[in-house]
Amino acid sequence: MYLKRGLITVLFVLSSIEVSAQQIHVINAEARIFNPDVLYIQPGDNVRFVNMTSHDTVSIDKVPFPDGGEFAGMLPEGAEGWKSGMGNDITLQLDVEGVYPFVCIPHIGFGMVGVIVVGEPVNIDTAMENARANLQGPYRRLIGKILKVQRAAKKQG
Ligand SMILES: [Cu+2]
Repeated sequence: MYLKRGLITVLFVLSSIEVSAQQIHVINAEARIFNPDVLYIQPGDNVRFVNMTSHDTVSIDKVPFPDGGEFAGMLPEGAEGWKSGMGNDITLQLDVEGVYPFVCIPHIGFGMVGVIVVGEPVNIDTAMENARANLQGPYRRLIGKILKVQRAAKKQG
């Protein structure tokens, strides 16, 4: 009985440590870029986009495709993308591991794009293949950011 109660106490303490370890990360819209443009977080962490007046943030799967298709295969399997309204500061919670390429639609031509990496970049090679195959025009700016993540992952082994 005492042992059981002790175990419950330990489990409770562990779960509260996990909650307090959840972090809030900030991506700042500065002029025509996101800073940072590549952000590493842990699953369950929050990402807050700030200073978003005249900007939006849209994960690549939610960007209207020029031919009416979709930019598929660049988010982790089972992950939810996002689409903010114009000018809105938003906070995301990302739970599914992998890379999430995103853009600011009005400033795509300036290269206002980025990648959030949640935990391990498990889908990085798939994301790169699909990016190279499907991204057109200014959207190809994302390839450079994805490459940055891919190189860092390879270096780590
Ligand atoms: Cu913008």
